[in-house]
Amino acid sequence: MLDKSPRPSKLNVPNDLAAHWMPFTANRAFKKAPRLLAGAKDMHYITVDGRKIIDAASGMWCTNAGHGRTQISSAIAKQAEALDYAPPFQFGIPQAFELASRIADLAPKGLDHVFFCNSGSEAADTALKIALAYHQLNGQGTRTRLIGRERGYHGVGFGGTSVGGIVNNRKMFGTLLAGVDHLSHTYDREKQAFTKGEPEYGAHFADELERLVNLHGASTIAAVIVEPMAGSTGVLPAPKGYLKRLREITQKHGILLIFDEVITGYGRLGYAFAAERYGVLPDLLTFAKGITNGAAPMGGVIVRDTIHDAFMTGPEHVVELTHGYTYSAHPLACAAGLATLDIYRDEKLFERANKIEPKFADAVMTLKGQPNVLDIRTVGLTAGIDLAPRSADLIGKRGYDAMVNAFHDNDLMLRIAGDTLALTPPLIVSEDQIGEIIDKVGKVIRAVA
Ligand code: PXG
Repeated sequence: MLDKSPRPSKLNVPNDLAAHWMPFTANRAFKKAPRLLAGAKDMHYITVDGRKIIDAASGMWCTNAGHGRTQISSAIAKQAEALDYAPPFQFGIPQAFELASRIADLAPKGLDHVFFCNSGSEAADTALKIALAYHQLNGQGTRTRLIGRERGYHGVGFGGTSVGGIVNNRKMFGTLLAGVDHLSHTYDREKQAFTKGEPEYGAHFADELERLVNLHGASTIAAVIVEPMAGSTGVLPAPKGYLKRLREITQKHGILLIFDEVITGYGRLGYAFAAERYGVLPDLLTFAKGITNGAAPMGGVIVRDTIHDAFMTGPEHVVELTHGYTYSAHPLACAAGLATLDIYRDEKLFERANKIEPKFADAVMTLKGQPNVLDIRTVGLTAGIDLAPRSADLIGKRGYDAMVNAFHDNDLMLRIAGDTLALTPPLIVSEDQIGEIIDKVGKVIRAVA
């Protein structure tokens, strides 16, 4: 189909790509055949050479309202003109208070206070630090142990890396934090393959926490952190009943429960937060990405009132939590956040995601039977498609080839986790566009067979 949408003027592409050491990127391969982007609108990116690429990844799980939302960009521009920067320590801007209130309103009742930072990694480390400090204030300073989960991802700070459970992200960085342990992951392909939504099998994986309590003693454990749906590892939805059981066990032993909702927050699973989908109230909940639709860096932690209130004691001139960032609640991010929440509300995007979830799941499942497809998992507007590795010593190569083929030969952007393809389109995706994405993914899978 002829594309008549306006295109940005072609960019001057630098011919020296050496200086920029790209994050989480195969730098040498990229620089031989770059994937350079110049623009974006709604469901599409536009490359520097003017190709239109359909975005099946919401950038990187961020742009839930689609790209190029002028409501957001003009709010950012207006804010930059009015107030470029304000110190967030001991000073404040009205927009930060308004945004915090609106986030707390979206969160399940009881999660009433918001601490801002700039990324999901900072949010994870902030939540872990609040948990440790809370126990100290509460007269339980022996609770220092942090529990994560295998295959979990909580960003790249030392705290998040320590509780994270993806071996490639851990193994280069030494001993990490002391006193960390991990639950097993919740995936069993034999029992769960080709499940739409939460698998029936696997709630018992939460009982692992009882084993860790028996091993370490409840009085040494501060917090457990999990993603309600493990995203970065390749989309592992929580088994039915798993999160409830984790809540029961943490509660029984006085352990704080942290949900990392950096991916699942702001509509990805059809609700403002996954905590609502699962009817489970964590003590702390981290967010990032979708809060600004990706248009400005922002993250944060939503905190239970009882935990927040425990800090609000002592002389009033004393800082209650010695933690924060120069760019916490940055004016541009607050403006972007407020405009983004307006769009989510006015366009009812969380409800929309919920409504189209079954159609999305059915469409992705049609890829069953394509070459090398070992499993497909779906939840909300997200899917993971496991491809067989090319060989035991080429783990991740077929996935990598798929991403490259998608971009260069099929005008499609997707995420990969090893040999797993992850689809996570903006919540504005139309049914036709879901069809187009699945059609392209099928072509990609056949191309890398
Ligand atoms: N927690 C979770 C659950 C995440 O998914 C982070 C923390 C860290 O956020 P920052 O903003 O510090 O990057 C994340 C980030 C992928 C992919 O391809 C996922 C993330 C980042 C990059 C790639 O799945 N998630």
